[in-house]
Amino acid sequence: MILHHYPTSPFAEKIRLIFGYKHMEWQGVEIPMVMPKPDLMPLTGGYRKTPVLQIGADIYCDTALICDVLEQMVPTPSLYHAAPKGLVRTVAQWADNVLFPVAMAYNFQPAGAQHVMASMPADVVKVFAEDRKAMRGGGARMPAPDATAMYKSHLRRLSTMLEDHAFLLGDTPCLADFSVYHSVWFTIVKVPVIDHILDATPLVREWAHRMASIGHGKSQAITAAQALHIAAAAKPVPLHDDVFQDEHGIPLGTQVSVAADSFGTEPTTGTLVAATRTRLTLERNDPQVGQLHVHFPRMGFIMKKADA
Ligand SMILES: N[C@@H](CCC(=O)N[C@@H](CS)C(=O)NCC(=O)O)C(=O)O
Repeated sequence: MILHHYPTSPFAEKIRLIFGYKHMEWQGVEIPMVMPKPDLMPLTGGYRKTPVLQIGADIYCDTALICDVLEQMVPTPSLYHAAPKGLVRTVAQWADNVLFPVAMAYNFQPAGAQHVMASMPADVVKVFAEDRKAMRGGGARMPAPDATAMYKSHLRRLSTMLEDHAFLLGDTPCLADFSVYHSVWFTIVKVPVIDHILDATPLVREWAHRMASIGHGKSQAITAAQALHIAAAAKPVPLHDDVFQDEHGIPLGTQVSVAADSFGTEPTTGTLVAATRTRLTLERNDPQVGQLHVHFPRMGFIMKKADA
């Protein structure tokens, strides 16, 4: 179980904390925050976002899918038992797609950005700003005053969810908590100079402390070269019981490309070997590491014939 991540990545923090919740042992490879990512590309074949989970020669992209994989491997404690699964998943998706960009626009207002980048050399700051601007398709972040007002509203709503129980949807943490937490974590831990936004919602701050105490499980750092070696020595796990759900009129065995539907849309190209209700799997043969299966969730990804 190898997580390709970097310390300041909020989405990676979501997964690190789930490792802690499930008392898992894992290995971590620290990847660059910006492109190029020369040691990740042989594994993903193009997908560049953080984090990525590697299990041998199986590569899992996007934290929604990574969470499903971790839940299958270690079902207890569950990410879902606090509330109906649909509610848990819907709140989690709201947190990743709606709360996160608002929180990051707040976090990266000038005071926050200066704090995060205080220790970075000027050329690294410039490269980071250009990389993220390119990921947003050249657009600006949401203006800070609007982000502040929206973040405050979201925090007030979250606070009402914590009035009667210790976690968002019940007495135990669920996927919704981990998905909300990673945005709030960045505010408290990475930009404490502007974390006063939480002063109006002490219940959210107390919940965040409870979440932080879950920890990251037991981890060991390995090098990118070791991870590539592990991939090269492994074969993808057989895909026996996957029911084909064809929505595109694209048969299995076709060369396809899969890309995120927004923000960081670098595609991965390969042979479609599975398309289930919830995920797409591409087989790739990489010159460096050989045969791999790269898995994506259906939700949030666009598939096309490779030549389309
Ligand atoms: N939907 C993706 C979002 C991942 C994401 O946006 N991660 C950020 C870091 S927290 C990212 O990829 N930033 C650019 C990069 O690391 O190259 C997921 O759930 O994994």
